[in-house]
Amino acid sequence: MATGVERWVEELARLFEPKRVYWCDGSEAEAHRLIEAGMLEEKIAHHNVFYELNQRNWPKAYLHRSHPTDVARTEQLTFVCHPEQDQAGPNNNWMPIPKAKALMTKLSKGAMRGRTMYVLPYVMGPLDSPYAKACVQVTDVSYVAVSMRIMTRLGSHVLKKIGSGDNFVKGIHSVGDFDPNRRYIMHFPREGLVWSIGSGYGGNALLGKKCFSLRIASYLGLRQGWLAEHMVIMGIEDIKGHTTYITAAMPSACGKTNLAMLESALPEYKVTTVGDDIAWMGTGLDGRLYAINPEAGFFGVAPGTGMSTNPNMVRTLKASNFYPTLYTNVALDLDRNEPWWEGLGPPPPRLADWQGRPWDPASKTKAAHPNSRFTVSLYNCPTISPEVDNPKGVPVSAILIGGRRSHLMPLVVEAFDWTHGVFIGARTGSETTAAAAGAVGALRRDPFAMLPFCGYNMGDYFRHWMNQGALMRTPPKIFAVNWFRVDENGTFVWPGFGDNMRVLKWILDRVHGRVGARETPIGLVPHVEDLNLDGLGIPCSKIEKLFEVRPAEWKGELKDIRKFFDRFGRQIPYEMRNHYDKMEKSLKA
Ligand code: SAT
Ligand code: MN
Repeated sequence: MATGVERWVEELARLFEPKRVYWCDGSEAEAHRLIEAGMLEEKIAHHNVFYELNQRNWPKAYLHRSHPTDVARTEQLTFVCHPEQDQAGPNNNWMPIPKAKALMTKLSKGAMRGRTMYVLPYVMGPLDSPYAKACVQVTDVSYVAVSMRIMTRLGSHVLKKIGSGDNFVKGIHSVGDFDPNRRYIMHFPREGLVWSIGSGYGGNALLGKKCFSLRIASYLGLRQGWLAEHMVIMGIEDIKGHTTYITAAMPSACGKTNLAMLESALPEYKVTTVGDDIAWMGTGLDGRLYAINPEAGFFGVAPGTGMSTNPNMVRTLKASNFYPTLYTNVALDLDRNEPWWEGLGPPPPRLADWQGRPWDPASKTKAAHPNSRFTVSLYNCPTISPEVDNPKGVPVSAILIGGRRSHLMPLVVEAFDWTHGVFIGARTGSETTAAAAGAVGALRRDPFAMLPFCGYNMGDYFRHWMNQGALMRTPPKIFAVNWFRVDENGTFVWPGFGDNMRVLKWILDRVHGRVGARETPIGLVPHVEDLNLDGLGIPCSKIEKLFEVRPAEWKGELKDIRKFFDRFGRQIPYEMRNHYDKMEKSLKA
């Protein structure tokens, strides 16, 4: 008798008509075979799927060049399909379920003709965790198959876990003809299904990542009483060996990966890494919040990653335990056959840009695509936390919510309490980056950095956050952070990176009740003398500016927040309206 997975795959094979169906076992030998084959035959935009890089200096490294129109998430083509539009909310594109299914069926017909359908059984989460979810994705791209092996716990063992039934999350992926006009990323949260056609880009094609672990899982969390969040999970170990765990939400390409493995500027502290992108969190029996990382790898932004900004990521990339490491749309050093991107070091004399064209340093274009990425195993990371596979997760003492704001927002602000923290998370705005297609640098509200990833109405999401706080005996403290404030000349005031530990130390001091704070209309900020600024070389007056709240500047911000909240109408929790009114009043006073 065929199992549930087998029946589902047969059905898909009838629809997509691939040349053959290949069940991935997740072994290293298999990854070798897929890469060897990708170096020879399959082509994307005239390039082979994989290209071998200098194995001596960059062990197990391969370059992948995507279709030039397919380099970032396409939010305008991403849909969340619930029975009613209101359930998807103003934060999502919506289509009625039958219409979406009919459209995807039509686009899928024969879409894999002449190609291989890879079947990928995988688990999100540590294998023995009660949160772990068994999933199966089909795809017609070996790049996606190999990437999923790095990013998830993938292998035949998952089929045993699923057994004969059909209790698994389903992912259907085909690149079709890469036509942006026939590109759709469709989510069906109520049946645990993602269906994606037309794009091979990570966030659109690695369906265990944003599609399942955030959009679908956030909806599971709503129904089952837990949270799926766009957050880093990290431990901060002090000199006595005591570790405090924090999570941090930030929009894509705002430094989450750098934070997750930060090399501390303060020698008394050491960071350990649990995850750099996604946290699943729920209340434990002791009334504390616990977090697991559902992923097993990093899909990080390459530009801006170098020995001075994120040495631990460079070490991760150069480590050679887990096979392989992939580089997507970075530049190529033609003499040394090595990957290169802006921020790695000085440009070598002869470079090919991300599309393989000779690059002229005088041309002012970037050699690596601004959203070029690496895909590398978490287990290569020198700062990996010993708790990374703990099925229970790690206890969370503080939640940070960040954005990229050149003005207005202080370096760090502590929320008055949990409901105020939810208000802070909900009103968070950030200047846009290259991780999504569209304009870069425009301000958009991005609550909890989840705007593109919440799989249901965000009004209900804010209510869910309020309720979660009530479940906890000792909820984490909530903080807003902003590393990106600039001065009159437009230069960043705060050095960021390893020096962010100075902010984290203050957060730890607050968590452990060691320092006081100053009240402002928007929350609690540090007394500057409580910050460790040793050796920083920035005058105190300048640091003080980082905590200035100038009411006159907040007018536009208040209006914009109100406008954003109004989009959710009655769904906005009354606690948030109250916090808004209080903040408005005290800013006017
Ligand atoms: O969406 S991805 O997972 O590809 C990367 C990101 O935008 O965070
Ligand atoms: Mn992300």
